[in-house]
Amino acid sequence: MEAHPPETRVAVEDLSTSVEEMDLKRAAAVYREHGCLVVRGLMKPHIAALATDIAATVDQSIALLDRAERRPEGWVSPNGSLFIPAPAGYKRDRQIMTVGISYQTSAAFLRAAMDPTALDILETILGPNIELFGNGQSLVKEPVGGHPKHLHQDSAYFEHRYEGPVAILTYVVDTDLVNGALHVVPGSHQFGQLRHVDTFSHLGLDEDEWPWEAALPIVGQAGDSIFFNVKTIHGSKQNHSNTPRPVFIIRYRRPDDYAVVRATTTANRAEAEKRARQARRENEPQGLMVRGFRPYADPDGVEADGPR
Ligand SMILES: O=C(O)CCC(=O)C(=O)O
Repeated sequence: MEAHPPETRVAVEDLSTSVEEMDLKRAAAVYREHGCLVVRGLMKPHIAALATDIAATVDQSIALLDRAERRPEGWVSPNGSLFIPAPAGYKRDRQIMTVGISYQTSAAFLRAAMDPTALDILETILGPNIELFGNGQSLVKEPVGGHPKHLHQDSAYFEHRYEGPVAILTYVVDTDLVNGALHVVPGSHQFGQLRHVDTFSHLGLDEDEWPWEAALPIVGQAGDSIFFNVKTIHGSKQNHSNTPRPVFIIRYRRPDDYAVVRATTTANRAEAEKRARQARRENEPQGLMVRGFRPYADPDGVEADGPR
């Protein structure tokens, strides 16, 4: 299905609630309608510890940069951070993009992933059984020109059989139009899988079809969280401030869901699409259950009952 930028605009207030005013039914309805939900202050209790761990991982990654390995997406340091080319005149030839912090390396990250209010909201969206998808992600835009992330759907990178993962992106510092606020296209989760092209920040939508003006910027404070659907179009511009702009992203899905296509470039996506029908739940790692229970499902489709 070919989709185009919507003509009617939704305001950020229409997408927003706060921890203090939480009405779970309304939160789920906003998410269902717009593919996006802003929860002010959700992750505030976790920010100080996560800011420390993200900064420590960035310092470690820069110290290890001369041992980074070349990959199709850029260079990966031994501690798992991804670097891409730096803007002209920058103090290094490479800038950090994705930080090698995970639930395995940061207790603060795992605690944030198990935040009870976040899980209450997720339960209204995904149902009673919820697993973590992936190991947690953090992106840092370095100061004075740190990378943009072009508008894209996460499903270009990991398209799923069912609903797909719900992402919660959290600002670690106050984030505005200068240092790289997240932009979203409300309602775009209903557009199906869109064609992506190769961009500086990997798979992205064609900028002529999907200019930044088609998206709604979400300005926020440290601890504000943005929930979005795997097909919701989103991205963020460069960081023009003098300090880094970190975010962390936690993804959750139903335990029976699985990726049918995984890709980072148009070439490896084309190959992965050919194998999509062979994808099986049992070939994916099981994420930690953070709510509910994982019923046994055997490869031949016979299910055993779980506890009542
Ligand atoms: O760093 C950001 O602002 C956006 C990151 C993002 O869009 C992604 O990782 O999918």
